[in-house]
Amino acid sequence: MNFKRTLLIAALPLAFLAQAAHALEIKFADIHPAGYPTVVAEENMGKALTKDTNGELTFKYFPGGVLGSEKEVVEQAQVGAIQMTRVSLGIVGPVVPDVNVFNMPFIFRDTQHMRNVIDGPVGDEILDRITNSEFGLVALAWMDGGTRNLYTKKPVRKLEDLKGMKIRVQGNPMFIETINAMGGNGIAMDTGEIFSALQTGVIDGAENNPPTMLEHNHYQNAKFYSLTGHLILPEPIVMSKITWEKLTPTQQDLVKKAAKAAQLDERALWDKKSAASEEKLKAAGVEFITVDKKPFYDATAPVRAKYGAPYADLIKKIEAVQ
Ligand code: BDP
Repeated sequence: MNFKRTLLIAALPLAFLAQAAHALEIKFADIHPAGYPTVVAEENMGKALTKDTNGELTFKYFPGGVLGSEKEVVEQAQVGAIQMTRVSLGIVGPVVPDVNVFNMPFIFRDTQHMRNVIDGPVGDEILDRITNSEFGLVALAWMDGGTRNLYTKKPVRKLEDLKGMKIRVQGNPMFIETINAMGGNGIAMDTGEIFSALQTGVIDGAENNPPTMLEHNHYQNAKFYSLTGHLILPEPIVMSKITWEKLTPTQQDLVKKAAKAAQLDERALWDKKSAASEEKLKAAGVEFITVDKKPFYDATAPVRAKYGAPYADLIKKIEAVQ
């Protein structure tokens, strides 16, 4: 150490040095708008963490997709330009194939089954597989992304009605094949493109949960909501590995704990929001259609057969969860 630097460091108050060494501002991006359950839970988590770390970790939020599509945000997180995000498993699948076990159509029996799985060892195992992959992100906890159903311009009351309809899905080949197996025509595009694609008729429909259909205004151009329940997708909260490695072990511990707490916080927010969204959609003239799920389940069997083999053990574990 040279003389000048020694002097400079000696002149700095010790407390400031300790603080400066570990102080970090976390930029947190989410495709969903302010007030959405994921975003509210992320804000609550940040507040708790700032307090727990005595102000070392501070948070700045970028909801509403202002930092780009989920794919773009993931890329920025991989290089450390964004520190944290919550991302749909849909777009993680093509990069970390292990997670596609959760992306298979009808893999979960219902919401409670999905929650019991993510709260248990299989949930942790999938988070670890993301963290230990080349993805460049540390997966910390799960958020609830609800159940995905079809919404379309013309009603889908039975499987045959879907024939030839162009349905937007997330950029994951498994989802395209799922829609195709049901007789539709799966088309991948970013979340932000759906509204105008519906408006202009580039697509005939999409598939998502009620809060997304409402908050992203998709219901304005798709008035039929068919309760196929083909996907129940949990969504990991992730941190850039570059950021993670800058944290002290104590900070890492606190981040993990806060993310796990956010998992349950968001769940309660989700249930409320989902019920309220259903009411709002109905009030806006959306027809909720109860369909016989069996034909949709049967039609997607080839997708499970094609993709399921590498996950045989995991699938057994998932099925065994009550
Ligand atoms: C929502 C997810 C969001 C995805 C979106 C989509 O919460 O992360 O971006 O679906 O389908 O349910 O693009």
